[in-house]
Amino acid sequence: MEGKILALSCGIYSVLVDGVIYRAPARGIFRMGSIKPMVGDNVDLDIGNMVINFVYPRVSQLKRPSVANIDQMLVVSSLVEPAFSYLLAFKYLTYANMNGVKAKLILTKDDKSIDQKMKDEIKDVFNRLNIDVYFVSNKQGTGLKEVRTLFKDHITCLIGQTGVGKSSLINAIDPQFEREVGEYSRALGRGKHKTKEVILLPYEGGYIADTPGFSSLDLDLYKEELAQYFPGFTELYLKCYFSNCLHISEERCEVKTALKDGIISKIAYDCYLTLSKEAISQIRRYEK
Ligand SMILES: Nc1nc2c(ncn2[C@@H]2O[C@H](COP(=O)(O)OP(=O)(O)O)[C@@H](O)[C@H]2O)c(=O)[nH]1
Ligand SMILES: [Mg+2]
Ligand SMILES: [Zn+2]
Repeated sequence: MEGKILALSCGIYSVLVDGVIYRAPARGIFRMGSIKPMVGDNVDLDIGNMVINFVYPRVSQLKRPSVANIDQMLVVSSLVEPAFSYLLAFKYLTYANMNGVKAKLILTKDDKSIDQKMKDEIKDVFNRLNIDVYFVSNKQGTGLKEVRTLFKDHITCLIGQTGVGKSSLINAIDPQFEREVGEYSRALGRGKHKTKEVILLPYEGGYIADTPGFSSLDLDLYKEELAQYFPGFTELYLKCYFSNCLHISEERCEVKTALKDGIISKIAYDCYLTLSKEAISQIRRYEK
């Protein structure tokens, strides 16, 4: 019978079939092949033998967090504790782009006396790149009405640093989910890990994936990937004169033209430069 993998723990999958959750391992053959069932997979479950027989083709596949068939990513960042980072937000958004998944930005902790100018700036920077921005307080429940509508019929992955409020957001959307929430540790300067594994939660005809935070180091991108998939760059990249333009010192670069024309903000471009400098090259270049 066809079902969907909601979770994986110690080699045992939780598979949802017609409203019932079964717990089953995968057939031994999967250990030899390259495809291993992952959370989000649509699978054939042999209920008699209680094993997963095979995996249906995937629409998308994220490596980190390890989850399949996502069609929407909500990048969650807090305005404070941990402090908002443009760099990190751009990194996650690039990652979404690279995986062909549409992304929006959710900013949490809006209850913590936030500077309105900072909010306006964030909104402006991302809206210019056609990325919707939502401000919420999981504590006071503000801004949630709009966010709730985003999930309908989608398989949505919440992604972002530990402690930004991913699990809290899920609880604020529907308290029945009872996701465990971590404390923000001032000493560590980050949240303590509470969400240990990826889990899919059925919601509004779709699913929400709660994911553990992972270190931004795990998300390292190549210079070439950044040049092509940085938010707002994809179409421009195709029009740049040089086919593998890095939008830095090249002539006739569409990204730099867009920057000059004010289509791309300086903040966004500066983040791009910083990320590009940190990134390593996939192909050999002879840089001046
Ligand atoms: N003030 C405030 N605190 C929040 C908000 N959202 C989450 N938190 C707190 O931030 C900490 C980390 O939350 P958690 O949901 O575990 O973050 P996760 O690691 O991204 O899942 C907890 O102490 C939450 O109570 C919010 O909107 N406002
Ligand atoms: Mg969590
Ligand atoms: Zn260019």
